[in-house]
Amino acid sequence: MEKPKGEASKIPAAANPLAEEPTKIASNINYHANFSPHFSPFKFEPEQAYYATAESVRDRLIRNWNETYLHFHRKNPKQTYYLSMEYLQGRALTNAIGNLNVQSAYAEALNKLGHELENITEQEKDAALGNGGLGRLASCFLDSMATLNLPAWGYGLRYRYGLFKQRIGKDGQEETAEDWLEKFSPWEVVRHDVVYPVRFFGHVHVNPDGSRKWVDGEVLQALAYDVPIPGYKTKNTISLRLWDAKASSEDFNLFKFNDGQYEPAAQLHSRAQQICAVLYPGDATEEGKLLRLKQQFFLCSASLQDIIFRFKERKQGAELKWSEFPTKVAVQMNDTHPTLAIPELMRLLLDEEGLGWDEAWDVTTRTVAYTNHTVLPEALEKWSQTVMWKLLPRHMEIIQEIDKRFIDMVHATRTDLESKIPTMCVLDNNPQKPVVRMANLCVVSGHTVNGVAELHSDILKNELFADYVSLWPSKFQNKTNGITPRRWLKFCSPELSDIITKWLKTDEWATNLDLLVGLRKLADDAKLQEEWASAKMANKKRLAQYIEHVTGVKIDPNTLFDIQVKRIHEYKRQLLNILGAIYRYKKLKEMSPEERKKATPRTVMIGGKAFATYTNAKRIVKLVNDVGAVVNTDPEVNSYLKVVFVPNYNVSVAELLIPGSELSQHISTAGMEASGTSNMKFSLNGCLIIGTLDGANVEIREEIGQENFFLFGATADEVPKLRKDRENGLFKPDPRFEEAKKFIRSGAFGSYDYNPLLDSLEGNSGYGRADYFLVGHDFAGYLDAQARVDEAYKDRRKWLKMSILSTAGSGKFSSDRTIAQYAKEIWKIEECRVP
Ligand code: B1N
Repeated sequence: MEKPKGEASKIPAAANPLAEEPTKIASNINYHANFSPHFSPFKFEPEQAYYATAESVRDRLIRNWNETYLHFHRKNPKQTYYLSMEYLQGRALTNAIGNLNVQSAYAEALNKLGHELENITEQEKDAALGNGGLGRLASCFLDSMATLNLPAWGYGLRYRYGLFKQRIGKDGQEETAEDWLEKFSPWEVVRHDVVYPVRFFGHVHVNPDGSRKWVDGEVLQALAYDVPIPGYKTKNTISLRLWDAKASSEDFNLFKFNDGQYEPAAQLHSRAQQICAVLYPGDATEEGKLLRLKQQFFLCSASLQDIIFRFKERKQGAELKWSEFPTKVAVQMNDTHPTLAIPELMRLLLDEEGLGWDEAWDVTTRTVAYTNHTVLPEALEKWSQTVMWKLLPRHMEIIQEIDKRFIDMVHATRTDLESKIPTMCVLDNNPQKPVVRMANLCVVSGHTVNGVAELHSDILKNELFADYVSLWPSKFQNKTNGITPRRWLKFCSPELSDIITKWLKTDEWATNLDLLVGLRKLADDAKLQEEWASAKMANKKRLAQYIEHVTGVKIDPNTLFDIQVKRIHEYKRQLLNILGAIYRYKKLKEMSPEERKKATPRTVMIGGKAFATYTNAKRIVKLVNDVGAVVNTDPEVNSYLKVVFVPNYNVSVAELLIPGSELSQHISTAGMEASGTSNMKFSLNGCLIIGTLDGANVEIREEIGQENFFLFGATADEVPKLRKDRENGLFKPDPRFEEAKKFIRSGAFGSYDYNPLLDSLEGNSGYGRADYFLVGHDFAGYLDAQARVDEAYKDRRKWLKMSILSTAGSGKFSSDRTIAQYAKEIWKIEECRVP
């Protein structure tokens, strides 16, 4: 047996979970170490200390959480339910301690137990139940909903394995399963009393009175796991309800089991396990597609049954009026992934509650709203009608009826739009491949459709959904994305936060981010600039240590830290970045030592995960790593340039990278990145942006001032013509572009076959068109913008001023602002603060 360590070996006094004094908090932590044990006794290493600390913090949250539930129940306000297939929560401990404002007490308590708070918080695994921006946005939204005291909940799925872990091997990216529940999560509470049946397959039974009912097939159970979402400096603590799938014990065939047929005996149990096994399983195969559709329906059905249950429960004896449902419930669909909420709500109202079509349709359309997050054709969901009829026969009947009525309405009221019906209707009945167009179903059924940045919402109105705009002009809105300033400044960069608080003479900016504008008039102050620089330097040093720890590469915190981190995708153009770095390397090699001394030394960091079957994205990862291997070991230039691939980019890595960055790249082909949200995080942290006029970049540049933004590249309006020109051989490449490609083809970065990747920049890009993402067209402008960066960085004071102005201009990008707008303009809900 291990030797007893620390205070945890002593029997603690009776615990008061709400104690404020560090000694009492320490005894709470002790209490959990001893009486909520998850490990052998007498162990109190950082890992054990993490679980005990998390449980002690959770105790505090539970009281607020229960009070919030009760308060909402009593007040019965209109409540929002955010439906999302993804939440990228990251770690919870630092956030909870910060929101509860018990940071120093916990730090001191842990000191008494022989630990450092920072080490303890690092023990936590990220909850990565999302892929990227869309999932992280959902998590920022929950944080703001709680902080703004809004009656709102999130619904999602409790995936066993979240986004894969990325390792870099000799062939590039390798994926392994990320088992975030390996030990357990102290942040979830299973609600054994919250269970709903969810059916798949089966058929529609027609009753003698003509009413219809979905019967047979297989029925699984949805079991609720709740995660507390604390608001910042408020008691309000809302819920993220994650569904897990189970089969009931009746579905276990004891007879078969006793007969030795172990697998057939538990067939439904193993099918239930598949539902929430992994986040977005590959959908290349038919089996994969079916599973993804099952996941989507599972989320929608369980959540709506729960929402209806709560609607009835809160009536408290009063008469049930379905017309009041939309005055109590707002459902927001995070992209089309939860579209099945529409036919499922219709089914529940028609078949379970006995409403007529018109009444059910009225209730449904006044309840649901849809956010679009992408215009990329390949990401617009279309489900095979064949698969849908098999899995959800009653829902297909309902979708057919919705479509029929939509078409009838257009014929009856808008003959001018008749020619557009084939693309506007929900069902694409092409006999080769009949599909359901989920975005069309959302637009036809939702009361509001919104985009996520001004430019993106304009594209929705003028292009993707243009035909619907003349039908329903007031349906379309913009809600520019935002980020929570707590996680993305206050907690991830305490040094910079303290400086901001000191100079603004208030810490209210954390809930009123517009106050940052007060930094504008101080941006020239030499004293502030020095403090700013020293906070930045501390963050850069911390980052440098981390990079050395995970990659073995030593980077110099005195160089310009230039970062691009996001999912790897051709439209995000990491290839443009690395081609630029390659060109820089080649030029540095050609310079004399004297010339080289004039160069601005840089560390280029690129990180992000490539979808496992996305070959070109994986080639880009490999290229970045290969370039790093050559450049970083080249003694002639490696004090002027380093190229680092940051492995396994996730929320907690972002919390280290963003505060330590000075330049960040948001360089997508214009019109393709709906918003971007990391651009906001970087800007908020005083990092300058090099970027295109795409997504939220446009608004960031407006807010911080065009002179503080390194702009380049084609605009969204120009892109279609440039693509045509490219097709027609009218494109004259910049010689520097040719030079960079040629350098790779010469084998300068090893023997891996980069020809397919380079060919995508000239020949067939796989999109059927040459250089679809216009890397070639924008390359010259990109290099010129990078040259302006190099110049600006040489003037330290100017750079610091620009950095301060970036932070000063980031107030608009708080998710508090975004959520306040959703609440007022889409959901029509109001604050419901726990007294
Ligand atoms: O949503 C983010 C935006 O900031 C990004 O610009 C946008 O790319 C991102 C299919 C998506 N759009 N669509 C997705 C995610 C998963 C999936 O299976 C599409 N992600 C975005 C927040 O608005």
